[in-house]
Amino acid sequence: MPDPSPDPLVGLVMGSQSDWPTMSEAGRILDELGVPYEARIVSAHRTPDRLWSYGTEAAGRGLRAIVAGAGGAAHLPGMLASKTIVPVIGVPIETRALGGIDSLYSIVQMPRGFPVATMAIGQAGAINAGLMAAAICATADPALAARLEAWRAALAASIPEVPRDA
Ligand code: RP5
Repeated sequence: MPDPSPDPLVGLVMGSQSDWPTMSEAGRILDELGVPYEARIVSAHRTPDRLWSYGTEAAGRGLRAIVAGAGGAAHLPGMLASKTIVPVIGVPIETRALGGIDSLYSIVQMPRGFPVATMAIGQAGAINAGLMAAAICATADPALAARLEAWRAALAASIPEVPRDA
């Protein structure tokens, strides 16, 4: 787990410890971009009171975005979105039984009025969630916006133009 940041801008929340290997990818991106965040286990089914408090207090605590990952009956992102206007970015965790399609459908099919910005299943989704959260924070932070632009430029520069034999 990362060192706690005194003033996190992003909340990384997940339904279980077993989600951390995926969700830590979002944390790695936020570390690279210098965005302070906190990581918490908050389960819609196992710790509903914790979910309620987290959602209720998120805006007042200064969080600008929440990255919420869950697998299977993945109600965490949607329930958080029902309790806060802080933007919620959902990460469908890959599951053994159904490959994460269950998580994806649980997160993406929100009723109108309570959006969750749903990412791809698994690691790519977690990485993009970190980038999306950073982009949200960057709208009010020009220095962060510059770091995000540089991060993208470095990625583009790392992609070879010509394929080579393996
Ligand atoms: C969900 O159930 C969690 O988000 C996790 O992806 C899944 C399995 O949890 P564990 O049984 O591994 O704790 O609530």
